[in-house]
Amino acid sequence: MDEPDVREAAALLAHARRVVVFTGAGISAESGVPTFRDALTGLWRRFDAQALATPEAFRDDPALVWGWYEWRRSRVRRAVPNAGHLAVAAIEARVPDSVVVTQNVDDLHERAGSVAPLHLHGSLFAPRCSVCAHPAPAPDDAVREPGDGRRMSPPRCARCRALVRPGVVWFGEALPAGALEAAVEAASGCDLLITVGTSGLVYPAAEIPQVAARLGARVIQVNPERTPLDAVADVSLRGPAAQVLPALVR
Ligand code: BV8
Ligand code: ZN
Repeated sequence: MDEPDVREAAALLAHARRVVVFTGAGISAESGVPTFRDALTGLWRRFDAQALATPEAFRDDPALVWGWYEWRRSRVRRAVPNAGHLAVAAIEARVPDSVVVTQNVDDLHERAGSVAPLHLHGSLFAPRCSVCAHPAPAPDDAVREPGDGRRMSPPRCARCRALVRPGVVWFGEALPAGALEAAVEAASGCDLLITVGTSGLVYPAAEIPQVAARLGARVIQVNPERTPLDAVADVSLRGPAAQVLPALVR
């Protein structure tokens, strides 16, 4: 990671008045939470995340899909926020007009002290009825079905007895309108957007950094790899979030 780039990025942050921090699964990687693409290891290795994270997959095999989300939720429960999450919370504390927008479905930003991150893709901790949308508790004593150890029967809605589903946004589903509108508004009015740990491949979330850049914000990218967002980044810091972000808020 280039020291001059870090100094340039730190100077951009020091002068920014309205900051948006836009995060993807990479910021949780160092907490041991697999990214979406890596969330299919071991028992799940022969599945395709993009096929499993769909309404059709839940319709066809609700116990398999519920079992995958329960496995992911248990991984998040055992994880702790890393220095990257804590640095994001420090940025929020330092810049009064700052907004965190996340594609992640974990609760690590909240546990690191971020006040009200905008979850564009929902949350593992907000299951709801698949029919009447009545909120359901996130069970912590879920029991795996005998057999391959993947399937778990989803609970039933207390109100209408339909199956409870994960509270996430699946492929082909609309994002929560309120969160998306608030994210676009923040990106439209910020003078700095920091994009952390996202490949920028999933839409419409990937529009957020592009909206900010189009409307004149400076953009800092934190990612060990190149991504399509290189095209809109003023500075790309090639390193892991838990190492790079603390250097920006020192
Ligand atoms: C929509 C929740 C329309 C679920 C997620 C064809 C058919 C249907 C739709 C489409 C189609 N073609 C395109 C689309 C649109 C589609 C889309 O964008 N597809 C992509 C694949 C092309 N989008 C949708 O379907 C969206 N909805 O369009 O609806 C509509 C409108 C109105 C009415 C009805 C319908 C919904 C998209 C949301 C899907 N849900 N998550 C769950 O989690 O199970 S998306 C999911 O994948 C994640 O949330 C994340 O956002 C995304 C990518 O996941 P990851 O790979 O894990 O993360 P990321 O990409 O961020 O990559 C990790 C990065 O971190 C890497 O770059 C890596 O280098 C970096 N990294 C690694 N370690 C570190 C690090 N960085 C820093 N530090 C480190 N240590
Ligand atoms: Zn219901």
